[in-house]
Amino acid sequence: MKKALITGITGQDGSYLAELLLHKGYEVHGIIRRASTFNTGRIDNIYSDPHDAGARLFLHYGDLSDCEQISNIIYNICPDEIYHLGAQSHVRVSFDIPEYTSNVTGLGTTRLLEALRRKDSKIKFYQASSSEMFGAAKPPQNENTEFVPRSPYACAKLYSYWMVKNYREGYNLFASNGILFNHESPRRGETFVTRKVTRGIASILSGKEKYLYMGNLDARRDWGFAPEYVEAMWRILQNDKPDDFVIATGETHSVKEFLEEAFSYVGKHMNDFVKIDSKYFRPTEVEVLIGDASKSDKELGWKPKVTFSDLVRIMVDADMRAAGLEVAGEGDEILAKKFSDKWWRGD
Ligand code: NDP
Ligand code: GDR
Repeated sequence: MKKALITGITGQDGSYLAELLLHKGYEVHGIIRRASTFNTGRIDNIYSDPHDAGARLFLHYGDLSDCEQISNIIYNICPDEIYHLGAQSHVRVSFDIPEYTSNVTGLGTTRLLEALRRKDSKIKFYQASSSEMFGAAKPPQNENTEFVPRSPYACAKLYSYWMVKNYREGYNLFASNGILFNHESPRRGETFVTRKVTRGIASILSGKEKYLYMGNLDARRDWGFAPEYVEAMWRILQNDKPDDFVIATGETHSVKEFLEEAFSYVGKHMNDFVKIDSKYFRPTEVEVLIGDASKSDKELGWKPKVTFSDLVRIMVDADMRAAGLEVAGEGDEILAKKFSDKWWRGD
């Protein structure tokens, strides 16, 4: 049985990836942070008592800022594959806590790579690199595009990206970068823009809130569907050689378009509910991201199925249902039609 270790298992991607790997028969280990409240909501449904016969998901306390514990976990588990997804992942927040972001999102990767180099150079390593690294680079962006990072988060991710490449070349490690463009789902953190919108709509329709306060509506992103993106992560580590891959849909839409699509799906107009609050603007912004994932299509056989309008419907349905509201159901239909082999649980 293959063993995988996931950092960031309690996050959006970590939770989907854990489900995918369990589905594929892996033993899955995840690093979680100690918190005063439960932070395992996204993986509760797949967790069973480790004493149970057949349990294949195991959690370990650790923090990316703690070198010793990170090394201990790797030494004790001896995984075949490490998926490094843990990070301070919020771009806006990285302007408020740049040093912490550099430590966790940047140096955290070096701590893992060092432990890996000392333990066993055969362990495969996946780094969650980001389209934010392209920043102000001219779109469309692919593996050969220059990097022009525009935030402390992007700088930290770029540092990690280069460390992965250097450890691959210098120590012959199987270490790959997945350069993933934005990907969303009903499990997306509530302060990222797509989820903020779909959750906000459900709050407005249930009478809990009157308005949705937003930042820059002109920014354009290439938004995909998270379960498809974690499958790409797995494929990257099954490739015959370590390499770097862009994962994206190739379509771009503005935040305003996301708002229009989501409000019109529930029969409303965004102008009646959306207000601008300057606190959501960033000191430096990434204006346009459009990914060119043709290398991943060719070499990994990876292609996304969920379109922008599908994604909006899937997310609105999920937040309406969670708020106890009537659901239009187009999102459910899309999931049923496009994923006959759906391996993740309902949200
Ligand atoms: P989330 O923010 O949902 O999850 C981040 C995870 O990292 C959580 O499990 C969090 O734990 C954990 N974490 C944060 N700080 C630490 C720390 N100091 N020590 C240990 N663990 C920590 O991110 P996503 O799932 O959306 O993204 C996964 C990765 O992919 C991240 O690295 C992100 O930067 C990157 N990425 C994401 C993209 C996207 O569109 N989603 C696109 C490209 C890259 P806790 O639950 O306790 O907070
Ligand atoms: P991003 O995602 O910064 O691309 O990083 P986010 O959803 O936070 O922002 C996308 C765009 O929307 C604009 N925006 C707002 N954003 C937020 N969060 N809240 C608002 O109210 C708002 N109004 C407008 C932003 O300015 C931005 O242009 C995400 C994270 O998951 C990273 O970890 C990951 O690496 C990248 O995607 C790819």
